[in-house]
Amino acid sequence: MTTSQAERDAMRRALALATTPGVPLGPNPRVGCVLLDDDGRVVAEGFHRGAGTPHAEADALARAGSDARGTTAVVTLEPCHHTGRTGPCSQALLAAGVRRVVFAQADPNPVARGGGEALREAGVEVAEGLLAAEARAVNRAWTFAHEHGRPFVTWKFATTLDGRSAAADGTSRWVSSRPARVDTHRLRALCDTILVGTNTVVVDDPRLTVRDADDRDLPVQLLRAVMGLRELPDDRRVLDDAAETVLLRTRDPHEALALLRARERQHVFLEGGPTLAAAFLAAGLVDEVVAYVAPMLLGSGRSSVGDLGIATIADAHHLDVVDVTVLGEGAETNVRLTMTPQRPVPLQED
Ligand code: AOF
Ligand code: ZN
Repeated sequence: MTTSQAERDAMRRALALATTPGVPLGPNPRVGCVLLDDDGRVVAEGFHRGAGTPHAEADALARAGSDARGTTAVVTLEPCHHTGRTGPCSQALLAAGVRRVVFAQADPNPVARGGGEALREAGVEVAEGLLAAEARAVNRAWTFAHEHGRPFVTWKFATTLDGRSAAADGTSRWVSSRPARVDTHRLRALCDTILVGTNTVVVDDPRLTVRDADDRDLPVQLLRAVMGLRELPDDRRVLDDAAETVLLRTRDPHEALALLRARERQHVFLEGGPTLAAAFLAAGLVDEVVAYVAPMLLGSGRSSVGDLGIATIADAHHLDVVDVTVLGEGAETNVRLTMTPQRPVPLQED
């Protein structure tokens, strides 16, 4: 693949357009597009603004009008080749007379892919793979969900240094400090689903909303998913109208994720208590771990993760540490560890 400096610059710009703040998280990817003339000058720019709105290519073409003829389209995702909520971008690019297409990430969506090949067959020059890793990172969960056929799972938990989530009498003050709770809401907002077990809802009665630092609900909320077979009392806060709630009548993590995928969910924030966490870990269904570690010791009390069926050290779950950040200070200090499980088979890379 040969690309010009102007195309590389345009791809950086298209990545920035794709991540324009304010685009709602939904089932669709974030995509940016820049149209260049023969001299490498920008003719028009576009980006996608959420499910049901024009794709990035269509947005840029609409802005360029007849000036699109003979241009090079630089786009962060392979142009789609299907009619879904909107029409195929492969056809729109052809109809507009675009001469060359440079795209970053190949489309992992089996329903939409194929635009690159179709354009090539129609005589358009096509180059792919430019800044592909960056483009995948923009839509990390979306890409994962299409490649693996299930949502990406982030398991978040708060723990003492000795792996306890509460003392023997059930008290848990300061295990999760205020800075850690604020940070948790920030991370929740990056996901589209929050998942807990029926047991957590019965015992703790959490609200499971995304809130600001003053504890006010944000305008956009996640889907609240509660899995398990236990009946929920009507007065549980998760059943209020602050956000949508779905009950997943299963104890099987695979089945729960399949039900969520059927609702086009891409990124699950698992906050469900030690038993649920253990079930997902044992099933190999945790893709990222965020642990808030309080510098305190209890020596006894509830374990932050349930029995994983591990009897010998050789069977331990190993994690790679991606980031370590100290949050807060004094009595409110927490250390946030972000980790990914080591997998027998590495995740698919470009
Ligand atoms: C987008 N925005 O800019 C591009 C997309 O639901 P639809 O019909 O809008 O189609 C969504 C699929 O189209 C999406 O999963 C991806 O494969 C492809 N390209 N989608 O939402 C865009 N270029
Ligand atoms: Zn499209």
